[in-house]
Amino acid sequence: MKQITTRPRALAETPFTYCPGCTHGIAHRLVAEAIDELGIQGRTVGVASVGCSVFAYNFFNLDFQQAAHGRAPAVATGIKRVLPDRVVFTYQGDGDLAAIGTAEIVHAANRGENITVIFINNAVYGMTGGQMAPTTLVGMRTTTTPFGRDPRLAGHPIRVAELLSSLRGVAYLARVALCGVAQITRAKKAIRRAFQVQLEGQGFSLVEVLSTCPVTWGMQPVEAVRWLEQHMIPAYPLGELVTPEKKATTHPETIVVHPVTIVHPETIVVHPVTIVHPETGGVPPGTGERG
Ligand SMILES: Cc1ncc(C[n+]2csc(CCOP(=O)(O)OP(=O)(O)O)c2C)c(N)n1
Ligand code: SF4
Ligand SMILES: [Mg+2]
Repeated sequence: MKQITTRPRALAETPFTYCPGCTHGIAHRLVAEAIDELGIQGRTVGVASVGCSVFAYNFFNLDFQQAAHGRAPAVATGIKRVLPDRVVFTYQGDGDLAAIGTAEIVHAANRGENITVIFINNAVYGMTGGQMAPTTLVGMRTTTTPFGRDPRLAGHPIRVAELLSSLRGVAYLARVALCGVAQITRAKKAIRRAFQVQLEGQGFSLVEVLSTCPVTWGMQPVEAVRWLEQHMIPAYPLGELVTPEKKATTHPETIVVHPVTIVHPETIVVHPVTIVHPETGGVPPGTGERG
């Protein structure tokens, strides 16, 4: 029989501890394939987080560091700054990244750390029994929202990709979904692109991966994939939010504040602010000077 696929070299020959039908396994495979294709296995360092993917260090044939809950971006920052020739990525769930680790991810992205983040959004805390996460959909039942998430009590779902897309340190940001061959192929491309952006030294890259947790969602695996398609994608639109090319349009302005002159102790003259285009150095048409 003709063999049409093999285990990626970056994926260890170890049984996963994920539940049957869980898409963490697919995400692992995509990350490993991207690393193989880019030929970076020998110089890639992963940072595992807390959650069902806590054992990621066992599942990849890569150097790995375990981080405390939510702190993976800070740990990855340290590794990348000390070993800038390494390719450094974190693998984090939504409880880890968007709840306890909100500060770490926002500041790592804002600093433009040249690291890659693989963010698994399955709308719950899977490992601890399916409690509400910041990403839980409005009306979605979890063990801590048995009547459905009520935004008046628990706020609205946090759209991490949109939230981070406003930060200037972000070089690449995409949201993908693990449902069906076409979407999984796109997910792989985005993950590969994120690593590529890091290899080019462009700055922070993140791929938000919409995933399933069939066990705590109380669904069969196929039903969970359909639910993801029908309910998660409308709430979390797919696509590339930031790319190095789009960034020039998303953040076209550098604000240069001219020095303040103190004329008299009580009269402070603030010189006008000039908006300068980072590439041309010119003032963008129609913007002029803002006082
Ligand atoms: C400081 C701290 N608080 C709480 C926990 C308990 N805890 C372990 S995993 C987890 C949730 C993980 O959910 P998520 O990051 O979404 O990953 P998933 O299991 O869904 O992939 C929590 C709250 C912990 N280990 N450490
Ligand atoms: S609890 Fe959910 S996220 Fe965790 S391994 Fe099982 S299906 Fe996957
Ligand atoms: Mg989760």
